[in-house]
Amino acid sequence: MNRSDISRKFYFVNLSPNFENMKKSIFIGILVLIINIPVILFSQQISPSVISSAGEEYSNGNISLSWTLGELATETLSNGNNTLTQGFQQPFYMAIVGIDLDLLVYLEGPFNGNSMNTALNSKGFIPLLQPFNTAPWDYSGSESLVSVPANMVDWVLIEIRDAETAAEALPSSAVEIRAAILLNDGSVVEPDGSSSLQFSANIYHHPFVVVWHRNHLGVLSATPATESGGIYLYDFSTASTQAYGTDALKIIGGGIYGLYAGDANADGIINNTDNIIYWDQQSGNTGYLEADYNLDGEVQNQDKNDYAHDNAGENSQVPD
Ligand SMILES: [Ca+2]
Ligand SMILES: [Ca+2]
Repeated sequence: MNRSDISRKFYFVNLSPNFENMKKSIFIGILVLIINIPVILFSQQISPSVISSAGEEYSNGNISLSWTLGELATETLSNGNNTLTQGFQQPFYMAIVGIDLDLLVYLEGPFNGNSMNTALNSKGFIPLLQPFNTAPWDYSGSESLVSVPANMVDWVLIEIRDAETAAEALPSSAVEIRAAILLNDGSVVEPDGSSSLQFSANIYHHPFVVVWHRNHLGVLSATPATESGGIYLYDFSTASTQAYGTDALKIIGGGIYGLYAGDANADGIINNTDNIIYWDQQSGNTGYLEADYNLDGEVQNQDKNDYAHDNAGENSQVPD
């Protein structure tokens, strides 16, 4: 991962014209308070972070921070997407503009005890264009490979949901989706095979992470990704509680937790429909196939017996 590729900025953003009215109301309310409360309470009631007389904006190239001490007369600047208002600033209007994500996640199927097999790669079955352009994902991103990275296991689809809590991280809270490369050590990187995963969307609450795979059950992070040294981190491998829900991750050996294998039709449920529609049709075939749960490039009994049968009844707990 290239930890120097940090592009993270902070803005204080006024999102709605209604905020102007609200701001005026707040200010009038504060004036009423000033007039009506005893002088001795004045400094306790009025925070200097709200009432003030000057402002400034700093930037070091990676981080931009603006502040004001409050102005009766304000100026508003807009670029069409965001509006910056001089004057009163409220912390809950702060946005994180883009994150670099250091993500660790394992798939049950190709897991071999300490890392993941790369048979799809060595057999030349991994497509150069991201494979999530069909239902149920219908993701139209243009992510593609110039060449398949040496340690690539498969493609994954990573979604950032902007929410206060995991339970509130519904599909409507998704702010950005990207197809990415899963490497055999569980790390997830850009299609160049080495750069840390980069998202550019504004995040106003907290960045929750969803991981989708073609034939494993998707997961949502139980907590937001946390920032450390300019990189946002999330590790799905350390405990089942790292995924939102109850036992949404499976212990797959060596103290590692991973995504359940066996959802050939990617409807979020592992059941006999996966066998009837896919395994029965693809058994004996080789290639990049839905019912190849262990990702070895063949559909065989092992796929059905070791994964689809063992995991029957499991379902994705990503809020929908
Ligand atoms: Ca299914
Ligand atoms: Ca297989």
